[in-house]
Amino acid sequence: GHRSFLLWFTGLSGSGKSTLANLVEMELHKKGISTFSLDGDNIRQGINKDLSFAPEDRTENIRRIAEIGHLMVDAGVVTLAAFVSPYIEDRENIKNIVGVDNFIEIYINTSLAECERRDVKGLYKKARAGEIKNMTGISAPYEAPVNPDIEIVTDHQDVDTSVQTILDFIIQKLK
Ligand code: GGZ
Repeated sequence: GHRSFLLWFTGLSGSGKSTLANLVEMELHKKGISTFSLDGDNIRQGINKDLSFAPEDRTENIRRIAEIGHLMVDAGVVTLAAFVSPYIEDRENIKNIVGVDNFIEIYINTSLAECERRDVKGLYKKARAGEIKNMTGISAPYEAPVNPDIEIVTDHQDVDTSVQTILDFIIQKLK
């Protein structure tokens, strides 16, 4: 067996959190490490479908995900979670839930300008037009991590290098 962790990816919508989490998961899987991924697709459409993007609902979103992550980590699974999680206080609370030694914070630092340029889902355009409210970066805050375990500045690092940076950190911790 190996140690397990909750790997928490935070960053703006379109920053590349899920892409990097998925690639890291594939590499861990190749090494025979048991993993599980939590993301908007399996959480916000399932257990958290009652929650909006209002601040108090985001807080509850992150709390429930942290509780699920805690269960997964207790089961010995390296768990990857990719959520905007814009509030410092909410991310601090994850440590209380899962245990500070089991939590690895990974800040995917992609500028708002770049996320908005990508606009994969057209959400930024809609937010600029006032068609959706509480959009992180536009009409809702993003509180950047002050002291993350890993920071990936995607403007300066390509995808392969970013994946390797994250993997190196994890592998050394798993030993
Ligand atoms: C931010 C929103 C919003 C608003 C819908 N603000 O790029 P995506 O599409 O796939 O990732 C975003 C996702 C954010 O959900 P999270 O559960 O990660 O948010 S939080 O941690 O803050 O609770 C985006 C989409 O949902 N989305 N409306 N208003 N992102």
